[in-house]
Amino acid sequence: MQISAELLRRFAGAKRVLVLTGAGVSAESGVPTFRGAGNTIWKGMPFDVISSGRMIERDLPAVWEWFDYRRNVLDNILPNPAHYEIARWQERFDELSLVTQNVDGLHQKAGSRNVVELHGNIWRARCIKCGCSRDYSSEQRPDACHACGDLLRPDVVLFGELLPAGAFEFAAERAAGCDLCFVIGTSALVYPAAGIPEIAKAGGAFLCEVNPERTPLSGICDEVLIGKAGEVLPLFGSLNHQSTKSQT
Ligand code: BJW
Repeated sequence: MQISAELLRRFAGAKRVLVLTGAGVSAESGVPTFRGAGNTIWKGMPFDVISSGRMIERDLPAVWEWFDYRRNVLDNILPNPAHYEIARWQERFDELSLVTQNVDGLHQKAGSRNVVELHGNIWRARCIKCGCSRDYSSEQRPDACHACGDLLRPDVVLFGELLPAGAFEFAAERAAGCDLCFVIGTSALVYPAAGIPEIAKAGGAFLCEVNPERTPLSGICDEVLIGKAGEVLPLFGSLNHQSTKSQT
């Protein structure tokens, strides 16, 4: 796998960069992807059934069981070189927009700030009645909403549910104005997230995909870096460019 001279030039000169990540960016930390090598199955249910809005109404305890299990897995998991490299890009570019479909919080753990979480966060719970949301990463998951006492659900976006207000719109605006867009570790099958690189491309950005496999987006990418995120992204760090941040 080689990075082209054109991409190196774009990377060195970019001012506004958007990074869209998916489950693959956390794979080398040990977080299972959803699709990849066989679809995730939980107690006989495909993940797109258990991770669907309908399951919240049908069987909320089963949904909690699935998310409690995944939280336990994540408890001992650390960011990998891909997360750290992306976090370093904050200091490199004038504007770095990190948009993730992941709910694991590993970008933040690696030091990324202002992460746009399109699909929520597994460490938060949200009241099904009043909608208030609370982080419980450092405490036992509460049984009921502290504000109104009603039932809580994971604060994640399940199939058939709307994304958090403003999150997609913000990401789309940043995509439309970026010079360089990286699409890292996503199968690009789930919408509206998969539409973000298309918006960046339409706005004139150079589009680069990082993935061990080709995806439906590969065809519109200007460069496809076939490889693991944790191996490919640190190559950008080792280029030892001057920071491209504008001097003020
Ligand atoms: C590596 C690697 C390494 C491995 N390095 N890479 C338009 C057309 C058709 C349908 C729709 C449409 N618009 C909306 C829909 C419906 C639906 C949808 O998109 N369905 C498609 C599947 C067809 N979308 C929705 O329902 C969304 N809501 C919505 O649109 O609301 C409006 C609406 C309402 C009602 C009806 C219609 C519209 C919400 C989507 C929410 C997705 N939620 C999930 C679960 C979150 C909670 C949980 O964690 O359980 O989010 S689904 C799951 O997929 C999760 C992920 O964020 C998401 C994306 O998956 P991702 O990240 O791409 O992972 P994988 O596993 O698919 O791929 C991993 C990739 O990594 C692979 O490519 C590997 O090769 C690669 N890889 N190792 C780099 N080391």
